[in-house]
This record gives sequence, structure tokens and C-alpha cells, in this order.
Amino acid sequence: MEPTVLLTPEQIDFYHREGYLSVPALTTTEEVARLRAIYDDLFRRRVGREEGNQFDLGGTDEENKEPVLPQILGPSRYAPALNDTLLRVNALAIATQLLGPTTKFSGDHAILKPAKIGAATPWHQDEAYWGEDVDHEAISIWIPLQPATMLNGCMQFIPRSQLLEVQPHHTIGHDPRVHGLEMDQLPDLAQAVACPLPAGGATIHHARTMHYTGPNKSDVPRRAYILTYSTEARQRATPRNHYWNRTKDTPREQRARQARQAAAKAAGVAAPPTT
Ligand SMILES: O=C(O)CCC(=O)C(=O)O
Repeated sequence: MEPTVLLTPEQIDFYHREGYLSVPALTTTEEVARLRAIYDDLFRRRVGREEGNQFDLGGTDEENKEPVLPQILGPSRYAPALNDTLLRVNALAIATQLLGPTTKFSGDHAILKPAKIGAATPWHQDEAYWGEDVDHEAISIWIPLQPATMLNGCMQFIPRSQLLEVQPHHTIGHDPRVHGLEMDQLPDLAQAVACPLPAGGATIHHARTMHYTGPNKSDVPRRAYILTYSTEARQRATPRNHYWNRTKDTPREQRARQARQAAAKAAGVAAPPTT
């Protein structure tokens, strides 16, 4: 499949200057409908739950509690059809325009905000979740599978914040059981730019760009499918200190640990380290 969307030089300049970009259409209406059916099925079947790949990003993730921000890490592991789409062809073409010829797909995830109860995704920088000893050149391409609005939680960005270092973060509500992070200090919200989009459009942001989505106050679920692309991570001379990730003790990590141990036992090899 050949790409059907490419960025103009003006769009590329805008992204490098501002740290984000909005693109009105990254795939067709028909493909969005197909993706939405797969997406809903993955959440309905709770794929990845046992191995810690489906969890409540914004809550304490108890088994019998309705999640306020359900997330799936790597949904294409559970639905390989997600790998074979026009969306992926266009996303790779655009990512390569922004990051250069060594650009690689580095993963996908899905964040659902259930109708009425979907929580805000607080202000954060994606790199705050990542390793301390490497530098990343990475972007996320965020695709809503229905129109994204201020009412249901479209993306909002702080322009040029990608030029700053990773700021101090903590787990949402300072609760170590919650996976999601928020910045210790809110950015200057007068600078925030909201990016409403049609279904199948996209926003693109740098891994250090500060961003936020509001709660879903609408009557329909807000579905976001997110693709990440990066170049080779470079080892840092001085590691950073992302201490906020070490304070976490989440049910997601506990399930992931148990799944790794069960897999090791089944394969007859030593259990992997428990950290
Ligand atoms: O979809 C959301 O609510 C947040 C998305 C996000 O934080 C991201 O794609 O990095």
C-alpha cells in the first residue's frame, strides 16, 4: 500500500517549532469504522488483562471497580489486523518525514474514556514514563475513532514545551496504585491549545510536549488509538532520575509479574526477577 497522506513543508516546520501538529484525515471513514469495531471488541473481551496489558490508567484498577480510563498496551498483539491498515502506512510515512529514515514503529496503545464517567488524562510528558538512562527521539500519533471535542476529551498541548526537560511528575492523586502520571506543577494553562478533530484525523506530539485531555462528559465513548514511532534510543552520559516510577505499586504490575512467573514455570526455566 502506498501512503495517501504526506505533510507539507509548512506542517513539518510547525511540528518542529511547536512540538505538536493536527492533521484532519489520516485514513478513510470505512477504515475508521473497521478499527472501531476491533477496538470495542478488544475492550469488551478485556484482552491483556491477566498479563497487565489492560488496566485502569487513571484509577486503582481493582477487579470489580468500573475503570475510569481503561487502557490497552499493544492492542495489535491481540488483533494483528491493526497492523495491516492504511492508517499504519500513512502514520509511518509521516513519522519518517518528522524523524528521518531510521524511524521505526515502536508500539501502539488504546485509551478509552467511557461515556459520562471517562476521567481526564492529567497534564504530563510521555518521556516521564520511560527509561532514565536513554534519550529518545519519539513521537505519538493520536487518532480518535469518533469526533474528538472539548466535551469528550480532545488533545490539548502546551506549544514549545518539547524544548524543556522532563518535569517532576507523580502518580495521579499521589496514589502508588495508579499507573498514570501527572506533572507536579501545572503548566501555564493560558498557553494551552485544544485540537478538536474529526474521526480518523490525528494529532502528532513529541515525547516531551506537555499534553492533557479533559473528562468525557458526552453520551458516547471517546476512543483514542495511539501509534508511537522513534529512532534508536541513545545512551545518556548521566541518567535522569524518574523517581516517580519507582514509587508505584500497581495491580497492573502485580498481574504482569505473576504472568511472567507462570510463563517461566510452564517453560521450566528460572522465574524472572520480581522487579
Ligand atoms: O487519550 C488520552 O486521553 C491521552 C493520550 C496521551 O496522553 C498520549 O497519547 O500520550
